[in-house]
Amino acid sequence: MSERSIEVVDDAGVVRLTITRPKALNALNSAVLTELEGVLTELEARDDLRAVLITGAGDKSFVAGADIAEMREKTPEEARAFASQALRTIKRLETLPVPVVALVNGFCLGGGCELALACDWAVASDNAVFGQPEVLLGVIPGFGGTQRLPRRVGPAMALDLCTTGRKIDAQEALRIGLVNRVMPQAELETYADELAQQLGGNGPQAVRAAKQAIHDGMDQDLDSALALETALFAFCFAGDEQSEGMSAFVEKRKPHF
Ligand code: CO8
Repeated sequence: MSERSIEVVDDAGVVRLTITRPKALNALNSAVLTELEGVLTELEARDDLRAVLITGAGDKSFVAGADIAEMREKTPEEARAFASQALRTIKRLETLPVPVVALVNGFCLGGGCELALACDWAVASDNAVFGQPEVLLGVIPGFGGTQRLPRRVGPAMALDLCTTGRKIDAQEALRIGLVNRVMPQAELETYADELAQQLGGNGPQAVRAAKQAIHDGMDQDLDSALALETALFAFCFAGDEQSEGMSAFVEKRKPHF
């Protein structure tokens, strides 16, 4: 059996994915993407899923990009097929119905940055390095970076990063809104545990509805998006969570979701 490159740890519906290719700083090749697709197929089928955290193995790199050695000899057709595979996989990660959080623990470059951009939010260690250095290799981002980066940080900053290929540190990533928080690397593990508890303890139906309202609403005009929010808000009153959550508040106890 071939060696696995994605470690999957499940803690009561909060699933932690660790991309593990230490020899290549966790760079994504077709085999890793195929494995990730397999993992996503399993996650999509679960109705007890509460959140997904994704990180890279080791203390040096989240994901250092797409695998340059593998890409080097590709023809345009092969490059298109590779990019299509990556786009499809990353889209499936993005559209999981639960929060998907990138724990960026080092190099987050090229396809790695694009992977983080497909997550709902990102938390970085203080040694993290971000960038879209594809132009330095004679190509452009191909895993969604030219589209998701400007949506997250604005077109001017996306153009800056994608045309210079310059790398930025975690503090600059925080300043431009690429990540939500920066913390010492030694604290990232503890934060991941706290986040797992927090996301795992909230009403799962409400958390899914919040993600759906924001994701689907962003692609709609404001009035349609507000109507979507109203529909999802009302939907929350159809299950048990709303009565448990509000009763717990009134009865001064913790809710059990
Ligand atoms: N692909 C393959 N191998 C890699 C990659 C990568 N992206 N990044 C690092 N490695 C390998 C190195 O080759 C090296 O291997 P070896 O030990 O066998 O020589 C090992 O990882 C360690 O790397 P370094 O010795 O270079 O470590 P340093 O600490 O000196 O440097 C860096 C770390 C700065 C991260 C450096 O490795 C680097 O610049 N890596 C490349 C980063 C990069 O350019 N990423 C973008 C890749 S392109 C991309 O992602 C495009 C996506 C769209 C594709 C579209 C479809 C076709």
